[in-house]
Amino acid sequence: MENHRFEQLIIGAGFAGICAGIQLKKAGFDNFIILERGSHLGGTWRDNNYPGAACDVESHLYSFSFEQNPNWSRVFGPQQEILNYIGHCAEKYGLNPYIQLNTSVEKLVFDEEQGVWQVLCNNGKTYFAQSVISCSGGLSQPALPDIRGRDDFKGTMFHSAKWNHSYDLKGKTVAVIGTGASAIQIVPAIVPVVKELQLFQRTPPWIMPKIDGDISAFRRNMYSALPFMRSFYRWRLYWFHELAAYGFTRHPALLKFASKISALFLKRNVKDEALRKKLEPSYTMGCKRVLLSNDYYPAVQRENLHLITEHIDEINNTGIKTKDGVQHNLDAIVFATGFYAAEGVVMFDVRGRNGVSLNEAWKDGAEAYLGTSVAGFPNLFMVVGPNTGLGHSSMILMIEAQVHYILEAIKLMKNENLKSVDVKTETQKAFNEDLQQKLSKTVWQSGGCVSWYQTKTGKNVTLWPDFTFTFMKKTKKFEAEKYELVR
Ligand code: N01
Repeated sequence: MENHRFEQLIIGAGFAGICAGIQLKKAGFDNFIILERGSHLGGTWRDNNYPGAACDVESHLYSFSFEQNPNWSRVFGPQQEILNYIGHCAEKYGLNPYIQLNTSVEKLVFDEEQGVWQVLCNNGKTYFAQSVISCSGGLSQPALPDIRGRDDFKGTMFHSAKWNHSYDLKGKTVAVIGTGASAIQIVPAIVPVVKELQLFQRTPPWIMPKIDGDISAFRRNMYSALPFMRSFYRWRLYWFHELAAYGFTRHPALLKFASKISALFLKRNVKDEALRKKLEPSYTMGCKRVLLSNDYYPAVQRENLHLITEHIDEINNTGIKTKDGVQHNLDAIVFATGFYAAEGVVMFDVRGRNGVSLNEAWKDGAEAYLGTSVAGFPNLFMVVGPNTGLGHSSMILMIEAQVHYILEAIKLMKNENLKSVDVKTETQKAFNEDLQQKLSKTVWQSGGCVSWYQTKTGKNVTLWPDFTFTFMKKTKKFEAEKYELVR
């Protein structure tokens, strides 16, 4: 068994892990490692490579503030381009030598005596580090629905985040289960290829027009030559999205206006009234993620697409049977059914002070201080931890803010020669009481839907109920007085 000692250990080499690595290096830290379970970096942008995959936040905002890219080819960059961008960042900032691929963390154990985390991995390796920065992703565990007979199906089936590229869809009868953010990108991309597409919809989403398109060579050259023009564009995008936060969290009247636009968009695009009825959402806009697409409604109206709103009764060896007793025979099933988010923020066994497990500490729903520190788990920092997700803007903004905060903590630990920092229980409690109070007023709690934002008991443990600049302000300074410091 190999043993390795580091000052910091980062779990995951997606956007968050790469950001943490870059900022550690920039701050002069050199004794760290990034463990990545996959055979390539990129996280969610490596895994979600299904046909049609692209960002639904503009790339000029969905990218690092310190590494703005003048060359995005489209307003909403496609998956491969985003993956290339992450690779470019790792390369440019010299991170590749720090990344250990094919290494999946299975267990973290805190040694209080030493003030060190022991990190056990699937390949038998054990690492030791004073601080662990968990960047394992908020949406990295694909959720397969618990449908009776699911494993009896004799055809091909796979999840949207584990696309089977060796399976040729041409001429096949294919089911897509789900009509969320992934499905509305997949459906238009595959419907021209398949013989028939059976689209199983449980809840119709709110869809807005996507103001997308190629970014002209002229504009790209301008962004290269005049960086302030690029920054100005990013600034405009930023404030446009912050306005949406106002609607989601404070002023639902704004959403009424947006829902009217969405309803008009549906009416303009879908002429058949019966079909339109099926596509009309019945919950308040914003309760689930608002989707952007110009090609979903046209795809749904293609002759070879059948929108099935009858609920699924079972999956059997030849296909799917719906509650009305109709059997839909299929060659393949695509599960565009989302991820374990509220229930699975951290996917490995974590043992903090006194051997307490994180799962046990979170049995009533995950919570942390600023989505980053959890009482009883010293020197463990999370990026995209509880209640840091966004319904309205770019996650990269939150990632950068959290990484900044963590760096402040790590610098303090180094400068003051601290063995450990552990957020005070009362700090975490007060923060979460305030957070849940704010959440109770948002559309996510009152919008009349069931979403992946909530646990089974309805507690929202995923979203930040405020503007991103409020989060940035709160994470600007590491407030040592809110932590128990051990020297
Ligand atoms: O997953 P989802 P997703 N029977 O949970 C349905 C991000 N993302 O992968 O609404 C039938 O949104 C479920 O139905 P219902 C983004 O944050 C970003 O699409 O629960 N249907 C729903 O329609 C997003 O929010 C990009 O009634 C079942 C669908 O499956 C998040 O990922 C792109 C079912 C799941 O939708 C997740 O999106 C893609 C069942 N038993 C995703 N179980 C970007 O562009 C579930 N469903 C950045």
